[in-house]
Amino acid sequence: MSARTISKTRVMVVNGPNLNLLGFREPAAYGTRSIKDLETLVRDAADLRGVEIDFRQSNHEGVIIDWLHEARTSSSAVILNPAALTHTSIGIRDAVLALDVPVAEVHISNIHARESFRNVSYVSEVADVVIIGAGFFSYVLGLHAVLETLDRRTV
Ligand code: DHK
Repeated sequence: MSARTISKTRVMVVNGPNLNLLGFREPAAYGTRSIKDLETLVRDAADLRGVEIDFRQSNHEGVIIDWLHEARTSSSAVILNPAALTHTSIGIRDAVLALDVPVAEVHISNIHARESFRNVSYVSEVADVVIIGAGFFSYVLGLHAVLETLDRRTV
């Protein structure tokens, strides 16, 4: 049997500031489960689709921008929850614009049903997919949506 490299589809999941505190912080908005629980949920969904997950979280804008640059060559798609940086960061928006791979912006809470400063996203206009308010399941929906977008691009 000849050796052959099978490269799996890899999706980078990028979580922004304070999401490391999931389960402890504002449970009414973000629930009581931890970021580890979120990672497990996303990995389980990805396993069912035969997809590899590169799951990350940072509290630092520049680190997130560097990761998005890395995703240009390391990943087939990105799921991005920029958290508070959603509402402030032109740098993250520009990094998303520099990506050729599909990007899903996801939010745990419904940002349109909260304080008015959360109603604005600098990312939504440049993301391929936007999913908000479905709790942790937003990430699972985001995963299926970017895979669908990838399929559409490859036919
Ligand atoms: C998470 C945050 O940390 C907030 O700053 C955003 C987002 C909403 C979420 O719902 O996932 O405003």
